[in-house]
Amino acid sequence: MAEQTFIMIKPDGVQRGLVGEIISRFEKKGFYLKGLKLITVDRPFAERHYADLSAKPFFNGLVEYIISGPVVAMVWEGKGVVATGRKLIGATNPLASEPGTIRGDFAIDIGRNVIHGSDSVESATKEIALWFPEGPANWQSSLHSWIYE
Ligand code: RTP
Repeated sequence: MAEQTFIMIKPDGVQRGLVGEIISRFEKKGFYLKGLKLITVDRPFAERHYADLSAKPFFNGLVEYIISGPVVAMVWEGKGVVATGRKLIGATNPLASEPGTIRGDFAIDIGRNVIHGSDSVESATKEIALWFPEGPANWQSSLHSWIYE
């Protein structure tokens, strides 16, 4: 199966009307959308998603932020999508993100950085299983041979 990543538009991205813009960037790059839902998660779920960060001083604030409103949870597929998805997103601290990246173009504070993307293929597998227990959608793009040689 082709590589997949988990991408989440955080509550600030949804509230600020950035959903279409963000989806458009992944679509235009050539990645395929394989899962999509608008969902408000509860505290235990957010704590599970960010379990690796539970010892960090910003953990409670991060969980409060993620449960503060609906998020858009997505699965995107394509060659190198985990690393390239992180490039489209930009550096964690938006003041250090390059212009042209999502955070570089749309965010200022690290605690309001609009979007999450899996940081490795291993994390992507775990996060997709957590957010999409029903599994991603299975469809093939008719444009495939125009995107891949
Ligand atoms: P993400 O998981 O959201 O894609 O972000 P990331 O890998 O670029 O960054 P990570 O270190 O995993 O941190 C997860 C999220 O926690 C918030 N954060 N706040 N106040 C702080 O110092 C701080 N550091 C991180 C950010 O929202 C970050 O995206």
